[in-house]
Amino acid sequence: MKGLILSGGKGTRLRPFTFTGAKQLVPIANKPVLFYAIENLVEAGIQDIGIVVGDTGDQISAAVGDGSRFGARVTYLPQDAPLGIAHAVKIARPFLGTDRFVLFLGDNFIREGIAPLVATFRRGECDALIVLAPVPNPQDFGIAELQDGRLVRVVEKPQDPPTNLAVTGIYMFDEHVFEAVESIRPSARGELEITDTIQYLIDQGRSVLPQRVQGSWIDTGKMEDILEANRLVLEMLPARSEGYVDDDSRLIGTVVLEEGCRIENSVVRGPAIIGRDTRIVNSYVGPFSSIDHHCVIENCEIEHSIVLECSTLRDVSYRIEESLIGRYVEISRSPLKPKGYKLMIGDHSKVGMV
Ligand code: TTP
Repeated sequence: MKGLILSGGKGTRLRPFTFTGAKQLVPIANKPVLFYAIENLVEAGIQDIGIVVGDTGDQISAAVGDGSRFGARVTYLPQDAPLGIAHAVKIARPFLGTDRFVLFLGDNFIREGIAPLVATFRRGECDALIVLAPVPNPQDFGIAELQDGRLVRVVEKPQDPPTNLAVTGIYMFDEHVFEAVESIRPSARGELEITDTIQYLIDQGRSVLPQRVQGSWIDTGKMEDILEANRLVLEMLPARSEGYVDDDSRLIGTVVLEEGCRIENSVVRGPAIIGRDTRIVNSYVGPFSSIDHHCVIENCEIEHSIVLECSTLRDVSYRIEESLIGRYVEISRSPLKPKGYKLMIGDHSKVGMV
């Protein structure tokens, strides 16, 4: 079996991050979300992995390399334009050949992995396996309609949901999928849709097996979902300390200190992770915070947040909460008069002022 991870796309819901970076590289507990997908595949016994890439392909390949550090062999498959998930499957055909494969959307996160689902699909008793997850708000998802345990239809964002089972971004197919992706037509938004592909297989009488995910699934396409995935991972991380904590600081609960970080006159209340060579000075870092490498947090309070690499937060008067802060960001108090907010913020940013 092979793996196909999709890491192209437009990422409109995650602007401004996606103006400069790949959303699949946004870190969850200081590790890109894409890495969890690769690890899930390898853990399920799949080493031969194709990654579909778009404009951010160079960043993806710089981060993942040839896959050897994951125990995988990675082949990059450029997609000229983000013309849909089914389009990505279509262009991957030369790589996939006639092998059965797992299609994994590169921004999807399954905490407990996919090994049992892959084992089911390996038995070869179905042509496709669709992974479903119960959600509290089925109106916002593609929802599975089931009859006698069989998948009969996927309904997009239904007003009146037939079930609460969302179709996740993990699918398994055999070679019959190529007939489907060659036959369907672009949708109103101009994309070759994976839901149309699944419906085609069902209509052709192929056996499409619905399977519920064991554990937590999150589509990290939006900020709130990234923070939620971060919370889920931090909750499970064992404490580790490769950093320095001075006598005036206190670590409470489960805290991961990566190599070379320094905690000075501060309180870190876990679960939290502080990245390599980051400095926390005179500050409070609260639960569910991931501060990436080479950051400085000084005279600040922050919790339920993610700060990406090389950012500095200094002298902020109010606590920073539920925030996603990008790379090389500087937030500080300005000594200049007149007193006021001085901002340089990219398009589509969101700032909550006090
Ligand atoms: P989506 O999140 O459905 O689409 P998107 O990335 O364009 O984001 P948005 O809706 O915010 O504009 O894509 C799911 C995953 O599949 C994501 O990792 C990107 C990837 N993808 C491709 O690689 N090629 C494509 O043509 C599309 C549509 C998505």
